Amino acid sequence: MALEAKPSDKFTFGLWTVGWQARDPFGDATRAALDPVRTVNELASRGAYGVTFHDDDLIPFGSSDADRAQHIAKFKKALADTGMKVPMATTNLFTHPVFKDGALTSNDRDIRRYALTKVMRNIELAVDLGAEIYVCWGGREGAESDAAKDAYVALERYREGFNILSQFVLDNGYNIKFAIEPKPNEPRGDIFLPTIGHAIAFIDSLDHPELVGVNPEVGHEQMAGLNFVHGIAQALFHKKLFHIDLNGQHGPKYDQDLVFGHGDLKSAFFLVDLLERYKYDGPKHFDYKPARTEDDKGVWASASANMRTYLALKERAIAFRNDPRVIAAMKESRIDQLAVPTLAAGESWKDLANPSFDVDTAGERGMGYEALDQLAIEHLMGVKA
Ligand code: DIG
Ligand code: MN
Ligand code: MN
Repeated sequence: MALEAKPSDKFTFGLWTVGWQARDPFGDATRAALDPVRTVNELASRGAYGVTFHDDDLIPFGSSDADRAQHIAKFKKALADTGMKVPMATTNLFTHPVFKDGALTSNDRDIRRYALTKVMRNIELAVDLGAEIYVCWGGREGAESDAAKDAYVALERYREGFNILSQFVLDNGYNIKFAIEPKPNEPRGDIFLPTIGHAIAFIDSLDHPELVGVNPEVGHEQMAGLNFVHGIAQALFHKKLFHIDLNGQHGPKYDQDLVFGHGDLKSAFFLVDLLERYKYDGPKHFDYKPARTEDDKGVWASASANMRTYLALKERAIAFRNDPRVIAAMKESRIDQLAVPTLAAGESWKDLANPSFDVDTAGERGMGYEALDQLAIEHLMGVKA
């Protein structure tokens, strides 16, 4: 089983993931800050394809123009030396206190205007670095009290923000699209556009919906108790899966950002099966946090773990689909029948009546799902046939 990652696997990592110093609401950092140049080199040596960044990950907030230029030059040299790509970038609209009530939906109009300039400045850097996807995670776009925020009006401002940014991209002829990253809560009590479905519906209201898709994160849908595989299927169905954040989560609790597969492994198996079958060819982006318990060695072990798990699941999913027992079980479950249109060619609703249909006989048919699911589990566990 070849579990060594290669750039052709298109695995990418955020600078903020392996670079997380493990400060949390209850404890100080347990790790030193990571230089982005080291991150690029370490990930390249492990077969990654690229890195992603928030503006402030690469250029400390408030840097002078001269310092900013230096940070960018060093980063560009590391990319050139390693061949690592930058497929995606995003903006930090959540750390500085100025964003404590949100950025694009802050009640304060001057903060909304400032936030847009911060995004536009980093879009220009993203384009310069070759990124074609710009993620927008509205971590602070929300509220703790319904007295504080009229969600309807907040969505009007959110829409206005995306329309302004889309016009900025169009007027400058930039080859970049936006990917909204949904999350139900944390750090706000409730975050606007909490799930894939909410985001896809919202995109439809924009001036340029063709420029906006989604960047679903495994743990975020699962924090809302939703089936992530179904969410990705719907994003693919609407042709809105512009990017994806892979990680792990143990159901509805705080955002764990575990290594991919270290949460709901069975869901991860079927996610990889879906992505591979539908030939998702975007970056496989890991947005996770190495556990606070880990030292530097543990951080890099966790980076490799993400990629190894994806590759192992990919091999297991292929074996599952090629197993004659599974093929027979899927036939038994009439999986193929779901793909047959309900109306035959040339038929209409007028042809549906069928007086001889026997509901009781039909109701007695078994679906055979338990045997099929057990085969999936045994493939996942590596049980020999
Ligand atoms: C959190 O899941 C968010 C931020 O880390 C970032 O803005 C985005 C990029 O994938 N994910
Ligand atoms: Mn998360
Ligand atoms: Mn994310």
